[in-house]
Amino acid sequence: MSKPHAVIAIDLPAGLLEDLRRSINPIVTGSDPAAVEAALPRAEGILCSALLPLPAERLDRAPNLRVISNFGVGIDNIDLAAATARGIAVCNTPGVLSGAVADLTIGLILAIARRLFENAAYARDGWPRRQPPPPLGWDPAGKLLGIVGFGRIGQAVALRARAFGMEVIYHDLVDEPVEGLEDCRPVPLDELLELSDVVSLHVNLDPSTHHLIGARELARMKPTAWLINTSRGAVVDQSALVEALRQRTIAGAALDVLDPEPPAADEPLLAMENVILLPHIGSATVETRAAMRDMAVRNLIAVLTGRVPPACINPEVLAARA
Ligand code: 8YV
Repeated sequence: MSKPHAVIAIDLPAGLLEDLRRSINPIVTGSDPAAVEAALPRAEGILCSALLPLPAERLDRAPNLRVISNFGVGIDNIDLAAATARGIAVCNTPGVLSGAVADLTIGLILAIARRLFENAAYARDGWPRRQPPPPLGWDPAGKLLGIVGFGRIGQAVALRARAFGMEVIYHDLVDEPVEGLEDCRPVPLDELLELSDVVSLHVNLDPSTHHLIGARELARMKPTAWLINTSRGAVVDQSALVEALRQRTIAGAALDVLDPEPPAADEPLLAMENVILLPHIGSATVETRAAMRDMAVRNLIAVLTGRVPPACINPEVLAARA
């Protein structure tokens, strides 16, 4: 029997590609947009990252597609309803990156609290001149962290923040106590925004969370509070954020994600001193990226060989095939 054809639109190490070739025929490897596009009519599977948009029109050019295996947990690059309607399974990599994203979030909280970037600049410049004294930071212990989205990543952030003595409140659709995190209190979003010293976003991007944080929400935050976003740029209304940062409605923002990515050269956030920007590195560690690649490959092979994948967003598609 011939092996199913798949587009592998991310770079895979040679060993993993070899494993994959045992059951799959990779018709394209690499992210060249023209090659990916040309291969769509033959593709039965696609392994891709958030960098490959898969709207309905593109899915229409892939009539043989049975699975999209996303290298990442966020699937906002894919039109899920259109994929489901076409019987295409959508798989992702939940769990394996929660620790890395939570670590980065805590790193940002500590960088804000101890003014690491300002102090690093001071050490190079001000220290030799002994003028003025280095800026003082603040202790995370006793401060209130408001987590918006209390899924795997939000909970991993809460676990870590507690170790630094922070109190945690959260907002989510389900406001039931979470086992092991009973001391974290669910609150309505407005209350979270009004009370928190740090607000950290950990929701999926979908129509219900697009611009969840806009001018109205930013205005509710304390003028001393910081906003952290390691989820998706479009969860925040970026022009409203720029305005809030200019007016000092909030103290600052630490952003690992922007809308769009990469930002335009004249994006105002790039030049603001109360902003810490990172280039979408939430999952960017050697170990985490290896675990994500592994899971994405297992998802792809499983669906194309008629087995149950480790993680599928729309399992009803698989159930309908059984
Ligand atoms: C990206 C991510 O997938 O998992 C997610 O949702 O945003 C990231 O891990 C990664 O940057 C590859 O594009």
